Amino acid sequence: MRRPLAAAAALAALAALPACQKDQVVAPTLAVTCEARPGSGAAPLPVSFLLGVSGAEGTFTVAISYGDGATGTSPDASHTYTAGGSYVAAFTVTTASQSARCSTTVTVSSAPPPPANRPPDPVFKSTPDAAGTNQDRITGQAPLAVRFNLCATTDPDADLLWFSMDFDGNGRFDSEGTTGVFCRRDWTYDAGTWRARVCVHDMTASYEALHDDQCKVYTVTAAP
Ligand SMILES: [Ca+2]
Ligand SMILES: [Ca+2]
Repeated sequence: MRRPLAAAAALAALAALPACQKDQVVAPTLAVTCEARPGSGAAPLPVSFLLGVSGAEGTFTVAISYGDGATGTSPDASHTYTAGGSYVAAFTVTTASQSARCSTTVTVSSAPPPPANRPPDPVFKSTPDAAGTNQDRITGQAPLAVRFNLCATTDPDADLLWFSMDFDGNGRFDSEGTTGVFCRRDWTYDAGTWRARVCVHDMTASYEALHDDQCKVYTVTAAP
Protein backbone atom coordinates (compact mmCIF):
# COMPACT_ATOMS: atom_id res chain seq x y z
CA MET A 1 0.00 0.00 0.00
CA ARG A 2 2.98 2.30 0.26
CA ARG A 3 3.41 2.84 -3.45
CA PRO A 4 -0.10 4.13 -4.15
CA LEU A 5 0.27 6.38 -1.15
CA ALA A 6 3.58 7.74 -2.52
CA ALA A 7 1.98 8.32 -5.91
CA ALA A 8 -0.91 10.13 -4.33
CA ALA A 9 1.52 12.29 -2.41
CA ALA A 10 3.36 13.16 -5.60
CA LEU A 11 0.10 14.12 -7.29
CA ALA A 12 -0.78 16.24 -4.30
CA ALA A 13 2.58 17.95 -4.51
CA LEU A 14 2.01 18.72 -8.20
CA ALA A 15 -1.41 20.08 -7.47
CA ALA A 16 0.12 22.35 -4.86
CA LEU A 17 2.26 24.08 -7.52
CA PRO A 18 0.90 27.38 -8.80
CA ALA A 19 -1.52 26.75 -11.57
CA CYS A 20 0.16 29.16 -13.98
CA GLN A 21 3.68 27.76 -13.74
CA LYS A 22 3.66 26.64 -17.38
CA ASP A 23 2.59 30.09 -18.67
CA GLN A 24 5.35 31.80 -16.79
CA VAL A 25 7.90 30.42 -19.29
CA VAL A 26 7.48 33.52 -21.44
CA ALA A 27 8.62 33.30 -25.05
CA PRO A 28 11.55 35.70 -25.65
CA THR A 29 10.69 38.82 -27.59
CA LEU A 30 12.26 38.97 -31.04
CA ALA A 31 14.16 42.23 -31.39
CA VAL A 32 15.82 43.49 -34.56
CA THR A 33 18.09 46.46 -35.11
CA CYS A 34 19.59 47.61 -38.36
CA GLU A 35 22.14 50.17 -39.43
CA ALA A 36 23.38 51.28 -42.85
CA ARG A 37 27.10 51.75 -43.37
CA PRO A 38 27.51 54.31 -44.74
CA GLY A 39 24.14 55.92 -44.26
CA SER A 40 24.80 58.55 -46.91
CA GLY A 41 27.06 59.30 -49.86
CA ALA A 42 27.18 59.94 -53.57
CA ALA A 43 25.78 57.55 -56.15
CA PRO A 44 26.74 54.90 -56.97
CA LEU A 45 26.82 54.14 -53.25
CA PRO A 46 27.58 50.61 -52.03
CA VAL A 47 26.07 50.12 -48.59
CA SER A 48 26.60 47.34 -46.07
CA PHE A 49 23.99 46.68 -43.42
CA LEU A 50 24.52 45.72 -39.83
CA LEU A 51 21.58 43.61 -38.68
CA GLY A 52 21.20 42.77 -34.99
CA VAL A 53 18.82 39.97 -34.06
CA SER A 54 18.06 38.92 -30.48
CA GLY A 55 15.45 36.69 -28.93
CA ALA A 56 14.96 34.54 -32.00
CA GLU A 57 13.56 31.10 -31.30
CA GLY A 58 15.27 28.72 -33.65
CA THR A 59 16.41 29.72 -37.08
CA PHE A 60 15.19 32.88 -38.76
CA THR A 61 14.91 34.20 -42.25
CA VAL A 62 15.39 37.77 -43.40
CA ALA A 63 13.42 39.57 -46.06
CA ILE A 64 15.05 42.79 -47.21
CA SER A 65 13.50 45.63 -49.11
CA TYR A 66 16.23 48.08 -50.01
CA GLY A 67 13.78 50.86 -50.78
CA ASP A 68 14.81 51.29 -54.39
CA GLY A 69 12.79 48.39 -55.70
CA ALA A 70 15.46 45.81 -55.02
CA THR A 71 14.92 43.01 -52.52
CA GLY A 72 17.12 40.41 -50.92
CA THR A 73 17.41 37.76 -48.27
CA SER A 74 21.04 38.02 -47.22
CA PRO A 75 21.79 40.68 -44.61
CA ASP A 76 25.51 40.16 -45.25
CA ALA A 77 25.19 41.23 -48.87
CA SER A 78 25.96 44.84 -49.66
CA HIS A 79 23.67 46.79 -51.91
CA THR A 80 24.59 49.56 -54.32
CA TYR A 81 22.28 52.51 -54.78
CA THR A 82 22.78 53.84 -58.27
CA ALA A 83 20.63 56.98 -58.20
CA GLY A 84 20.21 59.89 -55.86
CA GLY A 85 17.36 59.81 -53.36
CA SER A 86 16.34 58.91 -49.85
CA TYR A 87 15.75 55.20 -49.40
CA VAL A 88 14.25 53.28 -46.48
CA ALA A 89 15.88 49.87 -46.24
CA ALA A 90 13.61 47.52 -44.29
CA PHE A 91 14.53 44.18 -42.77
CA THR A 92 11.86 41.71 -41.70
CA VAL A 93 13.12 38.87 -39.53
CA THR A 94 10.89 35.85 -39.18
CA THR A 95 11.07 32.64 -37.15
CA ALA A 96 8.51 29.87 -36.98
CA SER A 97 6.56 31.84 -34.39
CA GLN A 98 7.96 35.37 -34.40
CA SER A 99 8.39 38.31 -36.67
CA ALA A 100 10.02 41.68 -36.21
CA ARG A 101 11.02 44.50 -38.48
CA CYS A 102 13.47 47.35 -38.52
CA SER A 103 14.30 50.00 -41.04
CA THR A 104 17.07 52.47 -41.70
CA THR A 105 17.36 55.37 -44.09
CA VAL A 106 20.04 55.69 -46.75
CA THR A 107 20.53 59.11 -48.31
CA VAL A 108 22.16 59.05 -51.72
CA SER A 109 23.22 62.23 -53.50
CA SER A 110 23.19 62.30 -57.27
CA ALA A 111 26.46 61.63 -59.00
CA PRO A 112 27.90 64.65 -60.79
CA PRO A 113 27.30 64.47 -64.53
CA PRO A 114 30.25 63.17 -66.50
CA PRO A 115 32.34 65.91 -68.06
CA ALA A 116 31.18 66.82 -71.52
CA ASN A 117 33.20 65.49 -74.40
CA ARG A 118 35.33 68.14 -76.06
CA PRO A 119 36.29 68.49 -79.71
CA PRO A 120 39.85 67.86 -80.85
CA ASP A 121 42.43 70.63 -81.01
CA PRO A 122 43.24 70.60 -84.70
CA VAL A 123 46.77 71.35 -85.88
CA PHE A 124 46.99 72.00 -89.62
CA LYS A 125 50.42 71.83 -91.21
CA SER A 126 51.56 71.59 -94.76
CA THR A 127 54.70 71.10 -96.78
CA PRO A 128 55.51 73.45 -98.36
CA ASP A 129 54.48 75.80 -95.58
CA ALA A 130 51.36 77.80 -96.15
CA ALA A 131 51.70 81.56 -96.27
CA GLY A 132 49.36 84.51 -96.07
CA THR A 133 47.39 86.09 -93.27
CA ASN A 134 45.49 82.89 -92.59
CA GLN A 135 48.40 80.60 -93.35
CA ASP A 136 46.27 79.06 -96.09
CA ARG A 137 48.09 79.80 -99.34
CA ILE A 138 50.40 77.24 -100.85
CA THR A 139 52.26 78.12 -104.00
CA GLY A 140 54.86 76.42 -106.16
CA GLN A 141 55.73 75.14 -109.55
CA ALA A 142 53.60 72.43 -111.14
CA PRO A 143 53.66 69.55 -110.65
CA LEU A 144 53.40 70.75 -107.09
CA ALA A 145 53.69 68.04 -104.42
CA VAL A 146 51.96 69.07 -101.21
CA ARG A 147 51.88 67.19 -97.94
CA PHE A 148 48.94 67.92 -95.64
CA ASN A 149 49.72 66.99 -92.07
CA LEU A 150 47.17 66.96 -89.24
CA CYS A 151 49.07 64.39 -87.18
CA ALA A 152 49.79 66.85 -84.37
CA THR A 153 46.05 67.10 -83.68
CA THR A 154 45.12 65.90 -80.22
CA ASP A 155 41.84 65.24 -78.47
CA PRO A 156 41.33 66.28 -74.84
CA ASP A 157 39.40 63.05 -74.24
CA ALA A 158 41.90 60.89 -76.14
CA ASP A 159 39.16 59.95 -78.58
CA LEU A 160 39.83 58.36 -81.92
CA LEU A 161 40.28 60.93 -84.68
CA TRP A 162 38.99 60.82 -88.22
CA PHE A 163 40.82 62.69 -90.94
CA SER A 164 39.27 63.53 -94.27
CA MET A 165 40.82 65.46 -97.13
CA ASP A 166 39.43 66.81 -100.36
CA PHE A 167 42.59 67.68 -102.26
CA ASP A 168 41.08 68.97 -105.48
CA GLY A 169 38.14 70.89 -104.05
CA ASN A 170 35.47 68.95 -105.91
CA GLY A 171 33.44 68.41 -102.74
CA ARG A 172 34.36 64.76 -102.37
CA PHE A 173 36.93 63.54 -99.91
CA ASP A 174 39.84 61.81 -101.59
CA SER A 175 41.28 60.41 -98.40
CA GLU A 176 39.48 59.38 -95.23
CA GLY A 177 40.69 57.41 -92.27
CA THR A 178 41.79 57.40 -88.70
CA THR A 179 45.14 58.04 -87.05
CA GLY A 180 48.09 56.68 -88.98
CA VAL A 181 48.77 57.47 -92.61
CA PHE A 182 45.41 59.23 -92.91
CA CYS A 183 46.52 62.20 -90.82
CA ARG A 184 49.34 62.90 -93.30
CA ARG A 185 48.67 62.68 -97.02
CA ASP A 186 50.43 63.82 -100.17
CA TRP A 187 48.84 65.17 -103.31
CA THR A 188 50.46 66.42 -106.47
CA TYR A 189 48.83 69.37 -108.21
CA ASP A 190 48.80 70.11 -111.88
CA ALA A 191 49.03 73.72 -112.96
CA GLY A 192 46.12 75.77 -111.75
CA THR A 193 44.50 77.02 -108.58
CA TRP A 194 42.91 74.51 -106.30
CA ARG A 195 41.00 74.60 -103.08
CA ALA A 196 42.06 71.84 -100.74
CA ARG A 197 39.88 71.12 -97.71
CA VAL A 198 41.28 69.07 -94.86
CA CYS A 199 39.20 68.14 -91.83
CA VAL A 200 39.30 66.27 -88.55
CA HIS A 201 36.71 65.18 -86.00
CA ASP A 202 36.69 62.93 -82.99
CA MET A 203 34.63 59.77 -82.75
CA THR A 204 33.74 56.89 -80.51
CA ALA A 205 35.38 53.46 -80.72
CA SER A 206 32.41 52.45 -82.90
CA TYR A 207 33.17 55.29 -85.31
CA GLU A 208 30.28 57.54 -84.34
CA ALA A 209 31.22 61.18 -84.76
CA LEU A 210 31.34 63.11 -81.50
CA HIS A 211 31.68 66.53 -83.10
CA ASP A 212 31.38 68.16 -86.48
CA ASP A 213 34.41 68.32 -88.70
CA GLN A 214 36.88 71.11 -88.08
CA CYS A 215 38.32 72.04 -91.44
CA LYS A 216 40.87 74.23 -93.04
CA VAL A 217 40.66 75.29 -96.65
CA TYR A 218 43.91 75.93 -98.51
CA THR A 219 44.28 77.71 -101.78
CA VAL A 220 46.93 75.86 -103.73
CA THR A 221 48.39 77.63 -106.72
CA ALA A 222 50.59 75.58 -109.01
CA ALA A 223 52.33 77.73 -111.59
CA PRO A 224 52.68 76.19 -115.06
CA1 LIG B 1 36.71 64.44 -77.78
CA1 LIG C 1 38.10 65.47 -104.04
